[in-house]
Amino acid sequence: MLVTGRGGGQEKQDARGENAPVGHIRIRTLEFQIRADEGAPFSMSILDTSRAAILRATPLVPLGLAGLAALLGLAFRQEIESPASRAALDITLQTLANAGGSITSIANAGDSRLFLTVQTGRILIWDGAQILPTPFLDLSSLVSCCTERGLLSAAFHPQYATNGFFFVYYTNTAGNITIARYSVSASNPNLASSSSGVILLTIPHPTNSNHNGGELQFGPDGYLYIGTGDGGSANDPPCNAQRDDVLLGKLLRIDVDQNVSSSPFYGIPPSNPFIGAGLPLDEIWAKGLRNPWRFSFDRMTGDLYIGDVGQNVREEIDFQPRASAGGENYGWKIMEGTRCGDGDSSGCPAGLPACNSPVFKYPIFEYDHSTGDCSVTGGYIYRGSAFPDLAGIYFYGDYCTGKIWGSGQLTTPRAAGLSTFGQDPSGELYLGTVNGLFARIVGSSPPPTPTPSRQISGRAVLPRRTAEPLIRNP
Ligand SMILES: [Ca+2]
Ligand SMILES: [Ca+2]
Repeated sequence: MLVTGRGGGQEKQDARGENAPVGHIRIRTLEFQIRADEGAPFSMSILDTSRAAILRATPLVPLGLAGLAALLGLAFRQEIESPASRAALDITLQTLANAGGSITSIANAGDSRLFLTVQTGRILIWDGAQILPTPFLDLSSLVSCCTERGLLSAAFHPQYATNGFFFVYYTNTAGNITIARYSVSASNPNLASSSSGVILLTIPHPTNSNHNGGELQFGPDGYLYIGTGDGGSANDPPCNAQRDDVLLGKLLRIDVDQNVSSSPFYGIPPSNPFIGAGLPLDEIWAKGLRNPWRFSFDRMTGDLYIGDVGQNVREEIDFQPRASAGGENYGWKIMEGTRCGDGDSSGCPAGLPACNSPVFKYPIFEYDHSTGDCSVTGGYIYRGSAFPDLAGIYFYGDYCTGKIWGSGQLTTPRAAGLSTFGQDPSGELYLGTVNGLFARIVGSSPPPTPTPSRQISGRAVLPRRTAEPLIRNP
């Protein structure tokens, strides 16, 4: 099913649907489209033909065509009408501890603990009350550090409770990207076996120390996703992100349940988009990324949100629906966000699409550097239960200013040197900074009480994401 339409809107500023004003969006003529994806209820996108704003939503409940039209109208009005009455998004940061070093990631193993990777190479355990004095694992001797190098993240196998496997992402002493697997100690759940390490991937990263990527996440499909940087310098001189013969500037997807006992300790998922002889390399899931420092999957929907750090002008959040079959091209370096990249196509293979080609997937959020922001730190959608007001909001921030946004709306607190967000098994959110701050994101609403579902003026309350236009940040 495909429904398309077009509508004229006045040029507006500070238009933000049911949320408080958050900035500027100029809407001239809107093109909108509802597309039903096979195997998913549907996804919807609304985009300004000037490509200044893009809205996508994936309602969680199937609606009939009339419902789709009503939903579209609602979203359309929200984009172009004045802000309504909703209170400002209000969060605070609850300081939990200082890790004593630059926190690069916060992961969970499905239990009550959180695991903090420190850039110099240690993995620390937060047991719910304190950071344990003895590291879970210390890889300092294997890691090059620091600037953008170091131990950059960890991810625990979905069956960690039974197999004890976890995976780490670091730059080795030669500066190359390394993905390795370790096991928990057989006798102590708060210690890893330092001798258990096996290397799955070593990705050459010569010449430059920046843009190493750094995120590992297991997807809802059970496969391990790896976000790699473009190899560094500025404007990706070799055009790595658009090349099919290197694993740089990519989102990779591998199956760590193949070849568990023998090199290379992973295999290619049979549904990977480029599996089979010839290029692109089989591990590639998506390309055109500059430095996807942080990405996450929505634990409820399985959708993917990628924070891709920009060059000198735009920071962006990219989106991929759960139903994606892979193969997306997120544009870099031909595009930086929704603008044309300053590096043009120099160094690129022949035949690449030109800037603004519909081949490129545009971000769902982007912001510029005009107020000091400079490097996006992708986060998570809040799916916890402690703060219902935060439900369905995608939190992310900027490393340079410490700003934190919730689905495009600027919040009050600042986290200087904001390096990562994290999520516990209950869906509560945390953040970490290069200064060692480890904090929890706290909403303004009281803990939930057993009350009936909300209803507003007799109108069905749609899942929050549905009702929220995703627009450019202030
Ligand atoms: Ca291939
Ligand atoms: Ca992009």
